[in-house]
Amino acid sequence: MKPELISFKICPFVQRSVIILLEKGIDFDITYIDLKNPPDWFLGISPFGKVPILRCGDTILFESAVINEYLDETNPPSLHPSDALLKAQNRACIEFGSNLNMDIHALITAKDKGEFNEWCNKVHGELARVESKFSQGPFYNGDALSLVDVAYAPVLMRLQLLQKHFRLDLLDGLPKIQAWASTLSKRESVQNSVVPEFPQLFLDSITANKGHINTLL
Ligand SMILES: N[C@@H](CCC(=O)N[C@@H](CS)C(=O)NCC(=O)O)C(=O)O
Repeated sequence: MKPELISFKICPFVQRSVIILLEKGIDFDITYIDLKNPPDWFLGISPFGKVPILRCGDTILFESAVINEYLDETNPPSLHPSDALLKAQNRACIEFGSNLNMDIHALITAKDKGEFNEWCNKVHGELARVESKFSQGPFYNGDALSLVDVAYAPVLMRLQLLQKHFRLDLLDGLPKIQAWASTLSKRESVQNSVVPEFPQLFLDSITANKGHINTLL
């Protein structure tokens, strides 16, 4: 049974699921919807009205972390560490990364300078916390790619774009995460996890939001 991923082209949570599908070599279909104008069939199957949704036959899965664990478990070898405590810590780190996505969104959409600076400080502090837990590299746990890397690749891709286009360096003073971003950006699954026009779509969405960040240009 070929799974179908319901996607929105600039969603970092969907991107996590695309990366694992590609890493595992799973054959899948992808259906794009417009979240500003979601179709009724989507609202009928998505409990939170959010993407990603993974449709496996008649079964609907939602929440990127749940989808990724399912795909990981059913397509061995697992990308999770086998030690239960380490695995639990990795899951917590993935949840931390979900929150980081939300805070980056708040930063991008912040309307005034004070609010924008507060979000920049918050995001930088959160990234510093991840840096403090990071292994010797090249991946979060060390030598092997894990579900944590899969979960953070979309965040790091967006931070690199913010750096390139707005000269907003949220990775300043965080050498391990800088190296991590560079490693992941070269990985085929990460490069192929977005549509070719992704950078422009992401930047267009920032322009449309009319946040303070646009004054940095
Ligand atoms: N916790 C969810 C977050 C998913 C999420 O926030 N998706 C956004 C797009 S990036 C969405 O579908 N938003 C639609 C809405 O909130 O109405 C996950 O990990 O899958």
